[in-house]
Parts: sequence; structure tokens; C-alpha cells
Amino acid sequence: MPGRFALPPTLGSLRNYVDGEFVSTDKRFDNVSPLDGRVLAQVHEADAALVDRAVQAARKALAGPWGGMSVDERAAMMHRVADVIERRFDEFVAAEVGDTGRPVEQAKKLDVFRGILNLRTFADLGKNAHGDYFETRTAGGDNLMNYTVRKPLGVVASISPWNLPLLSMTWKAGPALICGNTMVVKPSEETPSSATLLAEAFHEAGVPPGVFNLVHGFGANSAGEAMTKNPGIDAITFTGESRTGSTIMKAVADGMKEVSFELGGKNAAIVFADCDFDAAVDGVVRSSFTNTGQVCLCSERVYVERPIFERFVAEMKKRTEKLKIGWPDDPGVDMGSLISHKHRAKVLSYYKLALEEGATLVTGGGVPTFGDERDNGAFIQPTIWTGLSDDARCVREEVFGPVCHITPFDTEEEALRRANDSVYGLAGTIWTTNLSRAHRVARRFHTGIVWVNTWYLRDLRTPFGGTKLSGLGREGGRYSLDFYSETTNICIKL
Ligand code: NAD
Ligand code: 6OD
Repeated sequence: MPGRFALPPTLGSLRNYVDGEFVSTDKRFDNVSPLDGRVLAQVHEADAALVDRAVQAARKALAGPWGGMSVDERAAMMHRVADVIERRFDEFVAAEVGDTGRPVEQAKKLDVFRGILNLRTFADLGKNAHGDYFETRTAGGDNLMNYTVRKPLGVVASISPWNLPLLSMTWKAGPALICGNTMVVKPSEETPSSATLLAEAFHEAGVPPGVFNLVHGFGANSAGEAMTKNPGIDAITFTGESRTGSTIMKAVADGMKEVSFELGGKNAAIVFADCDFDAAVDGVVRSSFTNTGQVCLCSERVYVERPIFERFVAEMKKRTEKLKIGWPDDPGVDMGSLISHKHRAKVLSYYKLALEEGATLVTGGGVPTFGDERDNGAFIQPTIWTGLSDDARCVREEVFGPVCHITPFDTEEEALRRANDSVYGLAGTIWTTNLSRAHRVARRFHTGIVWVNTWYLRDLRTPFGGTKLSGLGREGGRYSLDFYSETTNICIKL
């Protein structure tokens, strides 16, 4: 059938990768395509014993081959892994598209592109990192020289979500590995394919056994929980729901393990009447509906200054209704499916709740029909609401689907107060042509990230993370190097 998505060619059985070997297990689960409900692969679930084998392998590699390498040698290895991803680019694209149902163009330009860039960027940043140096004369007249050295934390457990699978894993693996750590990585149970290819890339690049270990499975009562409870793990880097972050924090509290958390969001966009109107509408369509709204940074709350409110809503409706939903390789497709039927049921429950809470439905609110196999998939319409009060659940809770609620405001102070009225604090977006206002509002957003007149443009050297329930700590550039290193100060009396 023309435009029909072809299944990933190589991924029939997805195994764990432990101590340099691909390991089968007896317990398996299905990897189901969200595009049409087909079973794509059998996934081999790791139990606590296999997780422990992975941790022991990682400990051995830490003391042995990886720990013994210079940073230049580690960087060269990581570039070799990136080379393999580049060479097998189309397989990685197929894996991401097959697992998630996203447009092929997105998988190419965002997911796989970033998979390569994350490894290369952190390899180079690690090579060029330097420590602090201070010369001191004490009150007693002693002359001191102080300098810092970075040492690895040890074995890092990385647990990631399904929304940007390869991007999330490599965003953690890049800095963790260049700092000399070894890893046990668990992708989401929904997206095991690109993780398996990534393990193949490490294998093919000749990275020593035990440096990068992959375990498949779920969270509670499965591989995820086993990782958080394993005493051989020194640090956890977790991306996912805030509630899961809190469960993990409790699980590792007694062991006092280092944690870095990138969690949920209910991000606000503030659109001032002095904005570039067309750019703002396009920007908010993009920030609300990219990846079918499944980006932690998506704007689910939009505050628009009253003089342009009606026109803004009308134009959002027009442009949203033009978004093309379809097969990942349909020409010009804008939105694929959601990740799963289970997630669609959750998003649809918010569509229903919004109406019960008194929302006016501007557009969407349901499920598209195609008259082909896609009707078995997890497709959904992008949806815009107006008219909800600030305490409505649909305005307060993260939906993680293609939704936004648009509401008018009258003053800058009011817009900021309402935007900041959230238990989350990941990203804020401001649309204005007034330079002073942009700076003034940006620094008063209670979020870790602010974009002005754009959304989700990234420089990997910048800090990334959230406040409040959106996370703990910052990663990116030297912030990542700081998290993945144990920094020691050495003081020498001269
Ligand atoms: P999730 O919390 O359900 O799962 C994330 C990962 O944690 C999965 O691998 C899962 O198997 C594992 N897990 C679940 N319970 C666990 C437990 N008890 N112990 C150990 N591991 C466990 O999240 P999700 O549904 O996969 O992802 C969507 C969420 O991720 C959204 O809330 C989104 O905002 C958030 N997210 C945040 C960022 C960020 O950078 N802040 C980035 C991407 C996604
Ligand atoms: O771009 C990134 O580095 C990053 N960590 C994005 C996360 C997006 C959340 O869904």
C-alpha cells in the first residue's frame, strides 16, 4: 500500500546485552506497534539476577579496561560508536519509528541525529574539561596550592522513558561514559528496539565488555526496580514521570546514591500582544503538538494577552486542523500515533474530563478514522480547549498528549503569576518583540529552561532540567560532567 510504513528489518527478538554478550531470557513480552497494533518483536525481560550480572560486569570494567583508559581513548571509542550509528542510520530510524509511530523525518532530524550528536559532543567536552586551581596564603602564612580532579562515580544506572528513546539514552550515556563510569541502561518497555541497536553499536565499535550493559523490562517488580535496589549501583540517572522519580528516590535513599532526575512538566507559553503573530502561532502549534504532544517540554498551557486572544485562538484552530496525521512516511505528515493504546486511553480520559470541567472544545477531542489498519493504532486528534479555570485538573495535571488550553490575560504580572502557579517547573516559553519584557519575564519564570520567540532549540552545553516536581539537578555541558564525576580537591602545602 503506498505510503505504508515498513517494519524494521532486523529486530525480531530483542535481547539483553551483558558483559559484552547478547543474553536471552525465558520471560518475554511483546513489542507492539502503536501504528496498527501488530506485534513487532519479542523482548527478553531481565530479572534481578541478570541485572546483578550486568552490575557486576560494569564493576569489573570500571576497575579494568574502561577505568584504565585515558579520556582521549574513551573519547575515541565513543566517536566510533557514533560512527556505527551513522553507518546504520536507517536501521535506527526504523527502530524509533516502529516503536513509537512517529514521523520518519522527525526520527531522522531529531532522534537519530541527537543520538549521534550526544555521543560526539560529550566525548569532546570530556576531553576538554578542566578542573579548578587556586593559590592561597592562609592567615598563618602557609602557602597552599589547591586543585581539583574528576573521578568517575562508579556504576551508573540509567532508566529512561519512551518518548525520545535514543535521544534520552545517549544524552545520559555520553557524559557518564566519558567521565569514566560504566553503565547499566534500561529503556522503557515500550521502546526496546533502538536500545538494542545501541548495544549492537557499542559491540561493533569494540567498546570493552561490561562498559555498556543493557537490560530490558518494566519498572515495578521488574528490571527497573531491581536496578534501584542493587547495592552495586553508585548513581541513578532517571527520566520519566515525577511519581516514578519519587518512588526511585525512596528506593535509593538508604544507600545515599547520587540521583539526577528529569521529570514531568505542565509547561506554559505566554504570548504577548506585541509578538510576531504568525511566528507565535506556528511556534505554539509546534510546542503543543510535536511528537504528538509527548515531549516533556511541550506547552499544555497557553496564556494569550487579551487584545489578540480571539484572533490567536481562531488561527491556532485553523493551523491545527491542517496538521496531517498519518503513516510515518506519508509525505508531509506532521503527527504520528501516541505511544500505545494504554496511553491513548489516558489522554482520552482527559479529553472527556475537560468537557466535564467546563471547557469549550476549539478543535479535536477524539480519534481520527482512516478506513485501514491505522484504525487499530493509537492515533488521536490534536486538541485545543478554552474556558477552563486555573484549578481545573486539565490545567494542572500533565496530560502528555497533543493538547493545549488557551486562556486570556490582561497584565504581565497576571500572566507570570498564572504561568508559575504549577507544581511543575520544567520549561517556559515567551512570545514578544519587546526586548526588556523578554528579559524581565524570562528571569521570573519558575522553570529550569526558558525559550523566547522559539521552542526546543538546543545547545548541548547549556544546563537542562527542571524545578519543583520537574526534576532534581541539571545535566548538559559541564553540569553533566559535574553530575557524573566525583570531584576531589587536593590541597598541597608549598
Ligand atoms: P515512567 O516514569 O512511567 O517510566 C520511565 C522509566 O522508568 C521506564 O523505563 C520504566 O520502566 C521505569 N520505571 C517505572 N517504574 C519504576 C520503578 N518503580 N523503579 C524503577 N524504574 C521504573 O515514564 P514514561 O511514561 O516512560 O515517560 C513519560 C514521562 O517522562 C512524562 O511524565 C514526561 O514528562 C517525562 N519526561 C521527562 C523528561 C525531562 O527531561 N524532564 C524527558 C522525557 C520524559
Ligand atoms: O534535548 C534534550 O537534551 C532532552 N533531554 C530532551 C528531553 C525531552 C523530554 O521529553
